[in-house]
Amino acid sequence: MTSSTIAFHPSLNLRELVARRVPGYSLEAPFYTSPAVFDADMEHIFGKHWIYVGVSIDVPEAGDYMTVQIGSQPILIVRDDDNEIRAFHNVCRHRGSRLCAEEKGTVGNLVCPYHQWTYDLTGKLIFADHMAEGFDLSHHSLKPVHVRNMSGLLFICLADNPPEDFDVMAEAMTPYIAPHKIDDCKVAVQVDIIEQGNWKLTLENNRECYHCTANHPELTVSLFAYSYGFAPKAETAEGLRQYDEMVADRHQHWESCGLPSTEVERLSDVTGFRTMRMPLDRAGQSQTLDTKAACKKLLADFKDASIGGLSFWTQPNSWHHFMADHIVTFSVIPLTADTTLVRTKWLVHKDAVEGVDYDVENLTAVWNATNDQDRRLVEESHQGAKSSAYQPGPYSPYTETLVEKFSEWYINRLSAGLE
Ligand code: 3BY
Ligand code: FES
Ligand code: FE
Repeated sequence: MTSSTIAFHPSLNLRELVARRVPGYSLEAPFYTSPAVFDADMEHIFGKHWIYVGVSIDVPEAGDYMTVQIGSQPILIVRDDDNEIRAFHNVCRHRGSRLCAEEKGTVGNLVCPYHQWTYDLTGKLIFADHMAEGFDLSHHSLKPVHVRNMSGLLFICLADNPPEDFDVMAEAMTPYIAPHKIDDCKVAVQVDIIEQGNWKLTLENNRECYHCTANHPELTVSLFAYSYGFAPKAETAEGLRQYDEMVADRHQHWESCGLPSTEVERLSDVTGFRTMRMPLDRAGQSQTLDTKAACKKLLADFKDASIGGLSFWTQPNSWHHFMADHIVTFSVIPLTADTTLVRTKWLVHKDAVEGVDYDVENLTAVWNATNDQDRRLVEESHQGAKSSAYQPGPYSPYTETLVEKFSEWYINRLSAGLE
């Protein structure tokens, strides 16, 4: 075995592995395959950063809750009676039972199924039978988790002191996202897939469109591959120049209609993100097979469906596409070193009627197909990463610049966590 294919083994220090990462190359195999690295990812990446978990309208009414599992941490998100969205550890303060087992539900109070300790929607313990005299309810509230609602996108942070630069992202992103009015939407469809691959392969794959032409016949009907981190080189220079010209023209138009569109790239921030509104090809209305709106009832107060697609990507675990007629949003949750949950939600206007204004098959066709294609790519990469022949390979400086930004961010954040 050469040193570049060395298996990760406790005697090989994780700090060393992080320190010797070569910029511009994919990561060494243990980053994708080792359970020890996975534990470090859960502690330092998913345990200390803002993680995208869902949307405000997953819990549209007071008493609605949703649950999500981040590594070993079961989390509960509820809308309280004042309409505020709160998050808690989904763990009873009596003997620790999980409070809510379902992924979604509606409750008046949160009643533990084990011995019926009862918490109100602010997490306060309000009932516990048979306890000793002097037992103080107020010392046994649910443990809160930080949650932020950014124009309808919900992020949680498991750290006691979450990264403060969430505010930088929220300030930059609100004008882009708010016009699509997530609060006036409903979740039309949710699809969960489990990929047999490491979560970083899912994210790396998401950050480039080098693979799109050969792998995504449905997506590339509407999506211009140029929009994903292309830099000019001889063969692409003219196409890129024309694309850039069209983008500049569209941006000017959309911005004059009150829709911020120009690129914001802060992928190296602790709460790293990037956004841009991108023209869509052909009819240019939506990421659908015919590139026309999939839902007749447009979002918010949009009159014209030709507003392209606003894309938004966050480190470490999400991407989103906002169109005039629907929104598609993706949350990536690592399950083990070798398995990853990709949760996709399609949002439409809350008054849109299925079968009348939209057809589920048509709404979901492009991303169901694309997700399945990406799942295969991730699974093949994961199989390759387990081979003794795998060694980090070079990223394209033209089409994989955003992959490098992801890998670099990951290495920096892991390194900061290990300090
Ligand atoms: O559009 C996306 O979300 C990513 C990037 C390019 C292909 N894809 C699956
Ligand atoms: Fe919840 Fe006993 S563990 S009431
Ligand atoms: Fe893809």
